[in-house]
Amino acid sequence: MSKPVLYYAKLSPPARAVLLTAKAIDLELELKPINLMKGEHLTPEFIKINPQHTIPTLVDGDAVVYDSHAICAYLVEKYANDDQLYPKDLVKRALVDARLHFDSGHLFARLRFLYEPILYYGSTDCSMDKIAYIQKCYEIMEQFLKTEPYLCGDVMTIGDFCCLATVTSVNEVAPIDEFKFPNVLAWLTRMAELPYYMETNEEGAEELKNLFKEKLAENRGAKWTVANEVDAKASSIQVTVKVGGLKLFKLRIMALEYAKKNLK
Ligand SMILES: N[C@@H](CCC(=O)N[C@@H](CS)C(=O)NCC(=O)O)C(=O)O
Repeated sequence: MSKPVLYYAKLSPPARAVLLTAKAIDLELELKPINLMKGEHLTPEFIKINPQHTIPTLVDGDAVVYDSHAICAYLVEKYANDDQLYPKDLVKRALVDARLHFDSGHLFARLRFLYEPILYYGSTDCSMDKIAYIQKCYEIMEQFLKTEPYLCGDVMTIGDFCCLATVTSVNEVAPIDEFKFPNVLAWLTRMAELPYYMETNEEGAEELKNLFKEKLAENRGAKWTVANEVDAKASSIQVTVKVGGLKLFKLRIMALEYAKKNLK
């Protein structure tokens, strides 16, 4: 039987949640890297597979599953030897689902709100309110972890993997205060002890945090530049306006001398 195919990037927190899940259930995936910075997720071929053009995307035979939370649940349901990571019990499952939605709707949504404009659109907005908004999530997690070692109780679930991949991708710019959130930090240490933690999560999380810092510095240092290219006949000048590396627009301006001669 062929392996399920995962379109992914190490940089992507949700993709890493799937890698953590696959390792935890000892499932081999065929990994297909997608370079978001090069726009490989926006090709017609990829959009045909996933119209939402997000990674991770899983193709398992005829089944296509996207959204990391759905993928993690699917993989455990289909391939795991037991239901510990995603319980069949209705009440226990509802709690795990709540944590998955907490990641999706709160944690990752707030990371995205901060990261995406800086990574893709030349923004310099790394404001305190965006950071504080992420740290608000730590307050909630601290409550979840007050009396339990994992986010859903005394056993690890896919809820832990999804939140872990997000928190470890943003904890530098939105630091976790050790006095306010000791249980969140203890949980992170506990999760980092997983034998497959480094390869599935740590490397990609570091890569993303470094890329974020590089892009922010690049955007902050960006100057408006105007690159002029005079065309062969010198009848017009093409002006390309860029901020940093981002091409904003092109103008074609008719050269004055040419205009004087040719326009009456
Ligand atoms: N809720 C989705 C979010 C996936 C997501 O936004 N992935 C980002 C990379 S971290 C992406 O593919 N962005 C490209 C896009 O949205 O076009 C999930 O959990 O899979």
